[in-house]
Amino acid sequence: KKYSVAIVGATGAVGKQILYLLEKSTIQIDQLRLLASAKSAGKTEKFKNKEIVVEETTEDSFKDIDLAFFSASGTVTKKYQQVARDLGAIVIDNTSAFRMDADVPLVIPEVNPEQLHAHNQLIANPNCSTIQMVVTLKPIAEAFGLQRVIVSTYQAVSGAGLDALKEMETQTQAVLNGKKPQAHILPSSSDKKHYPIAFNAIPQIDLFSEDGYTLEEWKMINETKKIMKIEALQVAATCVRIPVKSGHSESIYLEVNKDNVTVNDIKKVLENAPGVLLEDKPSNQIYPMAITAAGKKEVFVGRIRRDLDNKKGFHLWVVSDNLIKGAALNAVQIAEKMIDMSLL
Ligand code: A2P
Ligand code: 11C
Repeated sequence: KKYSVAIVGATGAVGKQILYLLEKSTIQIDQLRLLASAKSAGKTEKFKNKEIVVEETTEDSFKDIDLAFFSASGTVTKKYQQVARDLGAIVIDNTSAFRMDADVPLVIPEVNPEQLHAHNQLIANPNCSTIQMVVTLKPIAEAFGLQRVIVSTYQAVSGAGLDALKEMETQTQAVLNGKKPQAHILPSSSDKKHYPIAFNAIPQIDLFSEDGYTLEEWKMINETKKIMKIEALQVAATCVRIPVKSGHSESIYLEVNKDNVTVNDIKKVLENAPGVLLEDKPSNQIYPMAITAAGKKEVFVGRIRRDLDNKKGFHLWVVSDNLIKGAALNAVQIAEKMIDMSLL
């Protein structure tokens, strides 16, 4: 079957990656509509050597569309997803707008593809930091049980969009030229104060909730429990923005349920885990890094060590390209999986 596909937010950091990955996908596309804000109408983007003109997103944009990827903002998803579904499209949403709704599947194809059967034309793509962590945790939980997770993230600026990336570059040049860097976007464009990311580390991603955790931290906590279906799982997160372009890094501490699990047992499980690539040879200085994970599809895991005090505790370093497996690739894989499962 050939599909009519729309990308909402096609000019954005994630939208451009979806376009690139669709070129390489097995999904047969006979019509591709690139949608963005009025500002981008008339610009062109290339798909399979053809120039496609970007259009402003309106309610009419979804006529005859079978599959719509949404990656503009939660507000844009809320505004248009229903009309897209009413017109017959299946919506794969990369924003946080519907992720925690009980009747919306939140899917990582390697982890919980069975949830796709319950789709009601709307499937949510998890947050980038959640995806790479859960791809790693799921095979460990299946083999040894999982009691507790404490994660600290080192997140790339591309997660905050193309404008944030530009801001980091301008700030970096300013600092190198001995000038004061100007900040307008990070840590969150919707918050009151802004701090430079150049030569900095900012322990705030998204807005704060009253309990002192940020919304990005709550996403990691709640989404992990929903996808892994372990309500009793103990999860805590600290999310930090660092001046890296692409590739989120995570220091993960986890506690398994089973006794006598070794580092080698964990390595064996991860070696055979879908979507995971082990890079763990400290004697050779082999470990995952943002610059080597950027542009790649896999979730890279290394630095696997047993905790010094808790025999059921392990430490891992997990890195993946936040725009690829963390966003665009996972969304495209959801569509491919739905085709495999005859759901699309
Ligand atoms: P535009 O480029 O026209 O502003 P990023 O995450 O890189 O900041 O990208 C956000 C994406 O969402 C861009 O493609 C942007 O389009 C799009 N977008 C922003 N506001 C709207 C809107 N009101 N309707 C549709 N798309 C929007
Ligand atoms: C970041 N994780 O790195 C965020 C971006 O809920 O989809 C994605 C936010 C989301 O800033």
